[in-house]
Amino acid sequence: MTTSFQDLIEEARLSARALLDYGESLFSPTIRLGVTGLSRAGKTVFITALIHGLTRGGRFPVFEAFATGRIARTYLAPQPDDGVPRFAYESHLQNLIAQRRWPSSTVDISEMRLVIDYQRQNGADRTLTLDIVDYPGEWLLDLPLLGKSYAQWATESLALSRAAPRVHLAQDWHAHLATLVPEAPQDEQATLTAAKLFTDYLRACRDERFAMSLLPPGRFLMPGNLAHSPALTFAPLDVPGDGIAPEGSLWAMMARRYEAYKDIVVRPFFRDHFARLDRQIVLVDALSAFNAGPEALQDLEAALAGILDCFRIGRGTLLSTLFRPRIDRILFAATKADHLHHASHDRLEAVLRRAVSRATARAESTGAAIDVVALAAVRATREATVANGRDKLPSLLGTPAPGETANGEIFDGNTEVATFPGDLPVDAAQLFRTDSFRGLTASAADTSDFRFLRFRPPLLERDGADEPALPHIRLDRALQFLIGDRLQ
Ligand SMILES: Nc1nc2c(ncn2[C@@H]2O[C@H](COP(=O)(O)OP(=O)(O)O)[C@@H](O)[C@H]2O)c(=O)[nH]1
Ligand SMILES: [Mg+2]
Repeated sequence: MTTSFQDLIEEARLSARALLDYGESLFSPTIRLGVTGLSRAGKTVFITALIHGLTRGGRFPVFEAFATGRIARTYLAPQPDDGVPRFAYESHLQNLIAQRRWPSSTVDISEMRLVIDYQRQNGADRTLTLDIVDYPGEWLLDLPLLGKSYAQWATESLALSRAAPRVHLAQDWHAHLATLVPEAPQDEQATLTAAKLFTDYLRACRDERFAMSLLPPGRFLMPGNLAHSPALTFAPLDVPGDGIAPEGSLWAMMARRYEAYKDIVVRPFFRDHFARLDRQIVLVDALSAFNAGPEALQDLEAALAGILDCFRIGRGTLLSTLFRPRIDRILFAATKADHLHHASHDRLEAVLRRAVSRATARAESTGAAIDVVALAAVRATREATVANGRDKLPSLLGTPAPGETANGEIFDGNTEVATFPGDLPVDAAQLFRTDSFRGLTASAADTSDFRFLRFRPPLLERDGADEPALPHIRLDRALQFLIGDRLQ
């Protein structure tokens, strides 16, 4: 199977696009930064805040080139790929700032080019081009399928679906599966039903009560224009991991469509997008996992291991010496840290660091520098101390989104409230133990240990006609790691 990766990589590197990239990067230094994360992880908000901060004078003390005034100007430029949707920066920003609404959800890839005019530390004037590529993390989690046969994938998916809490959500699908004979003649109706029930199961796992991360194939939950096509109409069968499908059988039909999925969906993504990235930030919504419970956190860890495996693919080929080295920095970022008091920011980082380091130990070395940060691209809360009798409680002030509830109160989206989000434990390892805390998976909302409200974007103080900077947490640290070394 590794040879097929190899072929794919060489194919990608030799593609006209890659050669063009190479030529361009000789001419003007370019970084292609991938921004990924599962749906709702915070990609759109992150990119919008990053562009706004760089082009409109954000407050980035830890981003050295910016803080010391060496960046003369940053501006938007036409993107390099004519076939990829443009990142809708202006409308996302308008939503955030003028409407105080979070940008509407997107499920496709998009791209935006920034040009940074800066002065090197030695005084020379230079330009760095930053291409930002926003793509769903679900697509990334599909890449491991390239190395798996249908039978291997089916065996793994079934094993996963037989563990708690997934097994409860898989009941209908499992019941139907029990009626199927893999060696029986192919049967379109049975396949349609199996695919539907399997998709329902994946969707149930993604629900906020369970917040499972590892749910391939990614397009089953975001089919786009492939909905109802045969490439998305298959499901795992109970077959031996090393078995061979008899010709004309149900099993053979499923296996053929699984291969079609890889050809139509996974390979083109790898070749046209993933293989061209230089740097990567992976956004992780750890708070959703806390809301759901320890099982969700463990599932997240498994997904991170899968993601790290993807970055290992694509290094160390002969041709990589001909072209610029591929992904050499990966940042894992826990988003929405503004839901926690600052005392817990380091703890959130520690939780993610632990999940990533165990995943790194399992994956072979990626050859890339890896770092971890807890951040909020847009900070929607402020901190305050609220007196409660003689106690002083550290709390967060923010405007809960309309419809959010707490202690039986339903918020209208206009009232600012003080909340006590609760603290993360000092010992990150504690959270990964089963039964270490209660989440929505195992209990009702009012008895779970963590419950994070969704807040509206912050109300910004306008200073004259200028657009104010968006408040953030550690966005500058992320920038420093992702591009700081290329601005020296
Ligand atoms: N408070 C807060 N909420 C955020 C932040 N980033 C994202 N969110 C929330 O997460 C949701 C999903 O973010 P979005 O960027 O659309 O995620 P995407 O699907 O990965 O592009 C938003 O609608 C917000 O409710 C942040 O920095 N702070
Ligand atoms: Mg988005």
